[in-house]
This record gives sequence, structure tokens and C-alpha cells, in this order.
Amino acid sequence: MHARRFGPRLVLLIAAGLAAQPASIIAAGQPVVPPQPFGPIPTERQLRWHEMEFYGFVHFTVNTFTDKEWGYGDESEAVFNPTDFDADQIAATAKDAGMKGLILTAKHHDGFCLWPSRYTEHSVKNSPWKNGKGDVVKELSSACRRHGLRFGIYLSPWDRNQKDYARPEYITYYRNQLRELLTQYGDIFTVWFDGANGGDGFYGGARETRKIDARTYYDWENTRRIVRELMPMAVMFSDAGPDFRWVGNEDGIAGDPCWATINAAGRYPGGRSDGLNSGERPGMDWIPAECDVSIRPGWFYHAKEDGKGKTPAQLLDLYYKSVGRGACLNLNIPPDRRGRIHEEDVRSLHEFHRILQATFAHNLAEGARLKPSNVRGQAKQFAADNLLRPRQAKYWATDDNVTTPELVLEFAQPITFNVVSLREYLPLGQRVEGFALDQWKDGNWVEFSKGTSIGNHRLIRGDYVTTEKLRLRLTQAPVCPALSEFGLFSEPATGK
Ligand code: FUL
Repeated sequence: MHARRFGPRLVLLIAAGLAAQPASIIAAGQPVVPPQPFGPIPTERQLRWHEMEFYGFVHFTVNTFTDKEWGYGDESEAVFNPTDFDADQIAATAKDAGMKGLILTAKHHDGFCLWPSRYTEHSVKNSPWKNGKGDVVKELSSACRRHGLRFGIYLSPWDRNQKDYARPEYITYYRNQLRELLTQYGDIFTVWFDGANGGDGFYGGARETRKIDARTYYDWENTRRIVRELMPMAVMFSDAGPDFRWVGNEDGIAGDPCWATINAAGRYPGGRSDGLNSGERPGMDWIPAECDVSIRPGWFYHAKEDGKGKTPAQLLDLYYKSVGRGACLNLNIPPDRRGRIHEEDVRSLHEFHRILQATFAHNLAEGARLKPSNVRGQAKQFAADNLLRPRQAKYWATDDNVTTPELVLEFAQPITFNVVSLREYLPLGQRVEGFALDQWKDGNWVEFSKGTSIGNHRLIRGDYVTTEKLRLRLTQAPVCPALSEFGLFSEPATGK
């Protein structure tokens, strides 16, 4: 996560030094060296997370039954009683929507635990559901595995039920629960640390307001250590990382640009939120953004919000403004009082995914002749056709001194598309700072789109373009680019 010992400036100097050497040094039949990484680069666990791109939140607890968004912490365990809890229906819905994982609110701010924690009586074990023998965390984590989804947990740091909240004892309680969740439910891909903190609550009957210093109270460093120790590949979320960051709003919309980097120094969960939406460049730390948003107006299910969920077209728009700007999309799908995803949401998710699949089924760029202005050392290893075989750890790269190359695509017949897909090869860092796209029209190049950041994924969705020749120009980069994907897609007309 942290910038390597050699910061971006030094990498720049090295690149400039290489560029100053005569071309013959590189051309002497020796193997062509890959580009040096630029700036901070992702860890292995972050790369795995980037690949997921789209997963879901499951907000479910006493609030589902009391019709609240934030429980006070005095809810009776008796209210938690789903009539037809179906973890397989929830996981199948997520899978059908194209999600790669689900994150469950194992404990929200009200403190009610969806698993029978040893450390509190305020849990499913004292609810009427399955006569106190139920365990939502267990059922949903197993269902996720059955459906090929990864499973993650949300464990609210703020706990309005706990008598010790705001005292040091609570930190031990919190960590004990974290250990339970990280040791009893198989692989956990993420731990989501919410930044909402402190305020009024039940607190074991005290019914008062308790304030904490979000910067120091939780001693995050040692809590994070527990996650690293028990689940080394899990990525941790908070406003400030360490592995991925909040995007700064709950609308699901990333900034444009949305850099994967930020300067983490001085940031902490619940701290300042400036810069989170767009990231920071130059940035010393690789902490990419996650867009969290609910399919419904609230995070929890409320019958009065039936009919107010997002339509397939709205979900598509969110997808392009999150995943399409290099972030991950975490879309909340809240189970209803039965313990199932409501039919309306199921329908909307299904249609959304059907359109996405139809859109990305066929990359029209595959039929093109690719003419790059430069290929690194003229080596096959860095050839432009690597762009058509995404996700194979291959990329198109140029010589170190060529930072603004072009790529022309020529087609035998005119093609029609409205979505362009670009990816950078992330192990080498985020390198591109500007790009433009031109179509060939009446004997001239005409620009139809331009942008800044690419990163993990850049999806440009616009009007339909029909052309027999297309040009990608990389217009700004401090070092030679390393791109791993170029795609042209046509969205079915119903999707717009
Ligand atoms: C916020 C919480 O206060 C909301 O209830 C919800 O869980 C959202 C994802 O995070 O900080």
C-alpha cells in the first residue's frame, strides 16, 4: 500500500536516464526489459480486489424489523425473526446480478450480532429465529461459497448497545468479535470498517451521548494487525484505507478522474473526506476507491420504499460511473422481513446484468488491424495485440522515451459501438494522465472523447459511433504507458 522506497520522483529520474541512452543499447538483441513501476503500486491482495470490480452489501439486522436505519441499541432480540430466511436466494440473486462477492453487516451500529457471539447476549442466539439456534453469518458465508461468491464482513466499530462503548474495555470486546468472525467462517475477502462513530445510544441502559476521538480511540493499527494475522489476503476498507477507501459519497459515483492513489498521512476512519472522491495525484499511497450505494433509498429494507428501487438503467449508469472510473462498486441489496431479496430488486438486478452481458459479449476491436506508433524494443512481448487478450498479465508498452504514443485500429468494414474499455497494467502503477479517442470521418480524424485517469478500468459510454478507423491517443503520462486492454462494445439499444 505504501509508496515504495523510491518515490515517483526518483522513478522519473531513472526513466529519464534510460531515455537519454542511445537506442542501440536497447536494440542489441538482448531481452527487452519491462518498464519500471511508477509511483505506489498495488499489493497482491489489492490486485485481487481490483479484479472483482462489482460486489454487494447485505444490510440486515433488527432495523429490518423496526423499520429504522440506525437502531438505538435497546431493541429486544425478540424482534429479529425473519419468516423465510433464504441465504441461497440472496447469494443466487447476487450471482445472477454479476456480483463477485457479498459483505454482510454482521453487526451494525445497534450492536445486534447476526452470529451467536460468545461475548454478548445481544444476538441471534436470544432471538426467536430458529429458536435461537440460527447463525446468519454461517448461512450466508456457506451460501456464498456454494454460489461461487467471496464473502466479507462489516463489523460496526460504533456499538450503541454495549455498556463499555467509548471506554478502553470496548476495544477488547470489538477485537474479540473480529477474531470470532475471522476464525469461524472460512475465507473472508474483506473487512469493512465503517467511519460513522459515537453519539447517543442505549449503552447498556445508560441512554446517553458518548463521544470518542475517532483518531485515537480505536487504536486501528493494532486492530488491523489482527486482520493481517488471521486473514492475510483480506482487504480492509475505511475512509482512509489501508487497502481501499471510501469514495466520499453514498451515491455510488466516483470522481472523474478517480486516481487509485491518495496521501494517507493524517487520514483516519471518520476523519477528513476531502480528496476521497477523486484521489490524489501525485499520491504516495495506493488506496483505490470503493463506491457504496444502496439499490433502495435506505440501506435497510423498508416496505414503504417498495417501488422506489433503482431501475436497470439507473444501475447501469452507476456501473459506468464507478467501475468505469476505476473504482469497485459495492451495491447494497437488503433482505426484507422474510429474509429474502425483494422480487422488485431481483428483477431490476437481473435486467441490469442481462444488458451488461449483452454489451460486453463481443469485443469489436478483435477484428481490427492494430497500428501502434511505438512498441517497446519492438518486442512481441509488449505488442499492441496484448490489448485484445485482457487479464493475461500482458500489456502494450512503449520505449521509455515514448510517453504519448498512438494506436490506430483499422477495420475491414465500418463498426458501430458506444462503449470503449481501457485498462492499465496495474502492477506497474497508474501511469496515464490523459487520453483521447478519434474517429475517422470524411477523411479526417475527429475527436469523440477524452479523459484523464485510466487505472484498473475506464469505460467511456457515449453516443453510437460508426467508423472504419479509430485512434487512441495517450496525451499525457510521466513515463511510458503500459495498457492491458482496449475494447469496443455496442450496448443493446434498450440499455440507454
Ligand atoms: C454508514 C452507516 O451509518 C450506514 O448505516 C450504512 O451502514 C453505510 C454503508 O455506512 O456509515
